[in-house]
Amino acid sequence: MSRLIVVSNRVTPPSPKGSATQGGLAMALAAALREYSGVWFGWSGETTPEFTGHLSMKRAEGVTVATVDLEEVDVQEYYNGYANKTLWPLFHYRIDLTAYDRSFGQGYDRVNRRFAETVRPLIEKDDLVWIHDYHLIPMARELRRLGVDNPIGFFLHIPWPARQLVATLPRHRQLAEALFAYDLIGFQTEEWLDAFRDYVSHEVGGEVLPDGRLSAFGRTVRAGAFPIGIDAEDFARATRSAAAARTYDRIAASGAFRAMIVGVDRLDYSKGLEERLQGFERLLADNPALRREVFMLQIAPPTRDQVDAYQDIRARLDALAGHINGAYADMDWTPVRYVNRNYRRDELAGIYRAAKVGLVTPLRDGMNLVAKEFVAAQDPADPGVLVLSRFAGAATQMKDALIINPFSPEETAEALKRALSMDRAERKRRWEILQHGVATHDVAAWRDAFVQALEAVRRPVPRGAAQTA
Ligand code: ADQ
Repeated sequence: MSRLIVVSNRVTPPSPKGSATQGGLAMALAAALREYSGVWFGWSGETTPEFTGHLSMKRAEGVTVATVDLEEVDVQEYYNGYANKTLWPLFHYRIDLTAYDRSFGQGYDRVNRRFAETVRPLIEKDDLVWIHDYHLIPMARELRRLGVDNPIGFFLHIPWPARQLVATLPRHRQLAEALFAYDLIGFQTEEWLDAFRDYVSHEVGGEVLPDGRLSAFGRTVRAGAFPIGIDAEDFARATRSAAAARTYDRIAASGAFRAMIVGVDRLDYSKGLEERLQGFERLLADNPALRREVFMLQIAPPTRDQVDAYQDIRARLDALAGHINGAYADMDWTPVRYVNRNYRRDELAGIYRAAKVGLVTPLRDGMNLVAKEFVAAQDPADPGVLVLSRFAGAATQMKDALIINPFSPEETAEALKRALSMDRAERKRRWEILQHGVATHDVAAWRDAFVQALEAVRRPVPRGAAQTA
């Protein structure tokens, strides 16, 4: 079996199962590397006065991780700049928040070059290289310049937006051209893949070949949809843990006789948190009888707090939660519990399980793993209901959730009302279908599908063969 070199912006060394506070992506990549030997490379999260390219290697939980420190200016221009002030908002349809400064693009290219030069000595002849996410689009181009001709795959965890948006990005052609240095490009859903095909055909004079490959800039590349999943088995184990049971009991005791609606998200403007609270407020406004019967727990740990837009959304959410509580709370009932901290995975499992409704309302999301975690944590005999935005990639797979348009507070409120009063038979019927999908299309299936498609790149495509991915 081939070795795998995985590259992502941040590398979070794996910690013992269940106890970690790692996000879904980190869990997924660690799982990929446990199965296929190899190395996980990326930024350490630390800065250094001058970039040296010194690799720090360590082994954790069966995974070899290699990290490098960056200069402060790299972090400002590449991470806070091009990645999180330019690409993230644009790819989440927030053109109003998209900032472009020439120094961001220069920092982005510089860090991708530095990453390529640093990881180059670790790449052996038969390795597969798998690069992750929008921070690292130009990295294959840099590796090719250094003579790497191994199969290199790229997976985009966030949406590929409509071409009219991509076209607003200065130098978008260069970004697209960099993607054609890969052998395989993976997207979360067919919708994002279609948007990329559309962009290639209409903006850069490329074409979709009969076998599904894309041709542009004098190169051809395979592209496919590979929806990411969670480690459903591990999550089920976390749900059965003592920490999950303790957390469940704490919530049950504090919310005696009341139904809990839960939201869990990084504090990000793409997650529709304001819209979610507005939907909940509408539920309270329209249904006086529900007022003391229900509360919402929103867990939202701050991220990217060096970017202004994240400080703004945080301030707006503080105000909105305060406003709803001010308007509706009673001495013994607080409608919104708003918590800005991280929880361990096993605690999170207990929180999901204690909820009657999981409310997931992104305005745009590549996939959304919280929706899948909520389903995996439910009690099969008495499951809660998932209310899910149609704009999450997950909605294409999770059709038995209550699917909503999060821009409509009325629709959100109606779905919440329906979820809170849904009889057990319907809840079970919906949950069983959802759980089957979560367990089948799990992170291992995602990883194996991508790695097999990348492995297939080594073999020449037979004439007239169907698309590989
Ligand atoms: P994210 O935007 O980070 O991921 P998501 O898929 O929901 O979004 O994953 C978030 C992860 O963080 C989940 O595993 C969740 O449990 C965890 N998390 C959130 N809040 C937490 C808290 N308070 N404590 C502990 N853990 C918490 C990006 C894309 C998504 C895509 C993933 C994976 O934006 O669309 O699904 O990558 O590809």
